[in-house]
Amino acid sequence: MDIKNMLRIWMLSLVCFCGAAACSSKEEENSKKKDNEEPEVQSLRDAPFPAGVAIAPNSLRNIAAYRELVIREASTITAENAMKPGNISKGRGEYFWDDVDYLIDFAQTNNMRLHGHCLVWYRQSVNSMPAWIQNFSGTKEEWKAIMREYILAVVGHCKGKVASWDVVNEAIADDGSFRGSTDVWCTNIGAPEYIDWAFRCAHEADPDALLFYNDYGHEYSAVKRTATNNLIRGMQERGVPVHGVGLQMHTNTNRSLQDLRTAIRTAAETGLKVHVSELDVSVNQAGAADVTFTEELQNAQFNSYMMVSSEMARLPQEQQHGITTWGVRDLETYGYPDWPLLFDKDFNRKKAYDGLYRGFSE
Ligand code: 9MR
Repeated sequence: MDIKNMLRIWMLSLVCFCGAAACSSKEEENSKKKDNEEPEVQSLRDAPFPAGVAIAPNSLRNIAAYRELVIREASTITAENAMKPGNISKGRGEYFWDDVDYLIDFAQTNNMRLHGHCLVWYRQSVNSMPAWIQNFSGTKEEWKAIMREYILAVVGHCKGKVASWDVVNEAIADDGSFRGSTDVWCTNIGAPEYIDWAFRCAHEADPDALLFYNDYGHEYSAVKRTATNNLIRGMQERGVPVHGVGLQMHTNTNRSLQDLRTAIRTAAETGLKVHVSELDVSVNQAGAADVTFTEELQNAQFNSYMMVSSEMARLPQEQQHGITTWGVRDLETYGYPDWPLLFDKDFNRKKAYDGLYRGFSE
């Protein structure tokens, strides 16, 4: 046998020996696991589609347990407020990127999708509508120009880093009409023209970003469901780049499970992606001062969360954009007791978490 062949045989034996050793140590490990009966550590990252939470950059920066939980559980995050126009832009042409860049970096480092919320929202609150837009005065073309300027700046800054956007939020009033005089965009550009325009601008800035129309009320209002689907159909007919429907789903345990199902199924009829974008399930919808979080309420909440995730899991895969809860943990921030989220105030998983998790495979 020449030296080359000897070497080959020796190498082969080494590979077999290492392989066998690895196998036996794996078997040992498995049998140890069985002996201890330790459940697998579960995480929302196991979901068949992205699942995650709305977050605040300062909580990520300052509260270690919060940050660890988000890293452990979330495969998608949305900024609850930090990416709203009023927080990004305090004056025309002025942009505040610190929080946006922090979130982009956080999402990339931890292998998460970052969903952008939101580009255009009529609501006049400090963080949703900058004063410079609310007080702007100009022709229709000038209004379209400021919208384009803002969207190109923000979506352009985030190009390739923010996977999807709520381009327009809550443009439809409770009676199914556009908002008229309460919405400066509607007043100055007209609807649905301003909605189409916002989507076209966002697409121009990042042709790869997925663009969503986001609204509330689909789980209790047939009017809202119909108006949303009509709006989407019209946009599709006009060739507007729209890729998904965001169902906020701020709901409660009094809502029937069938209603939650109907909201998701109706949105899916558009053929677009569906994002349950702001899920929370109140157990004290009436805001009573003396409610306790009984086992009965915990079970009802379990069922609501399970319905939402199981219904999402039933959609064709290409329509499952994901589920995002509107916050991380229960805190009594409303002035009355409520427990609407997946984690308690000490960051422990609740029964609601088990419900959402169970629904992935129901
Ligand atoms: O939870 C958000 C709250 O902290 C803000 O003050 C408020 C105004 O910007 O917006 C809340 O989030 C809303 C979301 O942006 C759109 N859908 C309804 C949400 C709850 O009100």
